[in-house]
Amino acid sequence: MRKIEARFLLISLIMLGMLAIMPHVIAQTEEMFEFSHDENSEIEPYSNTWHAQTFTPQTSHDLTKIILHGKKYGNPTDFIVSIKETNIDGLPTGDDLVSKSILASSIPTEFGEITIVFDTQISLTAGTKYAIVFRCPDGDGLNKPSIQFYDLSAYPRGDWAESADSGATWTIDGVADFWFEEWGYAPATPSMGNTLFPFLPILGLALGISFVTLFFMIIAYVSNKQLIIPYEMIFIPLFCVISVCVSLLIIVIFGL
Ligand SMILES: [Ca+2]
Repeated sequence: MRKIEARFLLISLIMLGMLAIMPHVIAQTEEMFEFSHDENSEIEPYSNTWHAQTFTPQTSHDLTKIILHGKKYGNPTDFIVSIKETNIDGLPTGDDLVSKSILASSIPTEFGEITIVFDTQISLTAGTKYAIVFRCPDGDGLNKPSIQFYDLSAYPRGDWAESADSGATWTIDGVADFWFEEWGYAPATPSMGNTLFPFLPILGLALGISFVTLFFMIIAYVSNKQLIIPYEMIFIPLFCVISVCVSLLIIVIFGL
């Protein structure tokens, strides 16, 4: 009996652990939000010449990284990518909301992806226009990044922008768009999964014990041996039923 009890306790704990971890794993899926995947031209942001691509998220989310398409000439230092708000004219404005400087070694020598992972995540609001600003203030004509864009409009919710005075003033090119991707995490929204979440561990434990008990009952029946079950175990299936009923009640009442 001691062996049997230890086994179903262990299996139940494993099931409980898996069910408790699962919602967190699902909630942490990083996804791509706004993007433009066309390119047929390149331009080099260096010295006082800065470039930007504005974009408007359709879904609020926490930004984690930006991917651009480009390469490097020579050995450019301090390639900086930041996110800024935009003003009423859709031009980059204000301080950086978040910024990251990447090493020249992170930039390929042939055209490819340049990934900029920010150290902190910022929240972007759906319907608000932001700007991805990129510059290489210490670069020169021989040491510079080159970023690819498409010279016909490829992205409808933002524009290609350029500054010749280190971001003091900007002009919009309403035709071109840079190749870009912006990635992040969607905020947790109420859903049936979230409503059930507080009940999942207890549901998992109850189901685990119930199934394992049933398994050993069948084994005991087949081998004609007696299996003594503590009377408290009749509450376990009851827990299951109560958990599911309460979850469904919350879903029906609050529409979550
Ligand atoms: Ca555009």
